[in-house]
Amino acid sequence: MTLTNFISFIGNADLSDPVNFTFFLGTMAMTAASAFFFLSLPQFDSKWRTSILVSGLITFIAAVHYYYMREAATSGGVTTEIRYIDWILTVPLMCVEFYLILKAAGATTKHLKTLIWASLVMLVTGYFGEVADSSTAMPALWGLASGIAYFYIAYLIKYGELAQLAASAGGAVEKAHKTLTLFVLIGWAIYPLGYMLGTADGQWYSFITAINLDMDVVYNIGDAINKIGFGLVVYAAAVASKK
Ligand SMILES: *C/C=C(C)/C=C/C=C(C)/C=C/C1=C(C)CCCC1(C)C
Repeated sequence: MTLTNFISFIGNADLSDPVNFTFFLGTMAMTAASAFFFLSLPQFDSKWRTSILVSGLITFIAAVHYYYMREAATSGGVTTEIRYIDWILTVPLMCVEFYLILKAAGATTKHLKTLIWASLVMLVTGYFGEVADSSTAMPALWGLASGIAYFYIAYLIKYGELAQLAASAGGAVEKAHKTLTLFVLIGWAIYPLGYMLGTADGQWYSFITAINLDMDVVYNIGDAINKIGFGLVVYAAAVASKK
C-alpha cells in the first residue's frame, strides 16, 4: 500500500487539499488533546478538576464535530451547520472556563450568564450571516451584529468586573485570566477573518479574497489555536497552583 493509497483509505480524500487536510489534522489534534486533558485529571485536586474536565470536553466535542465535518467536506457537502453546532456548545464552555477560574475570587453565575448570552448572540447572528443571500447587504449586517457581541465579550473580560476579580486574586489565577483574555482578543479575531473570506462574494469587503485561503481552513486554524491553546493555559494554571 503506497502512502497515497493509505491516506485515501483513512480519509477517503485528497489530502493535498488544505480543507481536507486541516479537517483531518484537526480531528486528530482535538482527539489527542482530549485524551491528554482527561488522562491528566487525577493529578489535580478538586479545585482545578472541573476546569481541566471542561478543557477536555471542549476539545472532545470539537473532535466529534471535526470527524463529521471532515466527512462532509471530503464528499463535497456543507459544513456550516455542523460548525455552528460545535461552536454553540464549545464557546459557552469557554465562558464557563473564565467563570470557574475566577469563582473562588468572587465570580458569580450572573457574570457567567452575561458571557454565555453574548456568545450565543455572536454565534447565532454569525450563522444567519453565513446562510444569508450574498447578493444583499445581509452578510455584512449580521457580521456587524456578531462583531458587536464579540467586542462586548472582549470588553467584559478585559475591563469588566471579571478583570477586577482576576487582579484581586493575583498569582496563577490572574496570569491565566490574562492569557485567556489574549486568546479572546487575538485568537478569536481569526474567525471574523474566515467569515469575511467565506461571505466576500458581492460584499464591500470582497478585497479580502486577496488572501487566498478557504474559510474552512481559517476556521480550522482558529479552532486548533483557541480550543487546544485555551485548554493548555488552564492546564498550566492548574500545574502552577500545585506548587
Ligand atoms: C472553538 C470555537 C470558537 C472559539 C469560536 C469562536 C467564534 C467566533 C469568535 C466568531 C465570531 C464571528 C464574528 C466576530 C463576526 C462574524 C461571524 C463570526 C461568528 C465568525
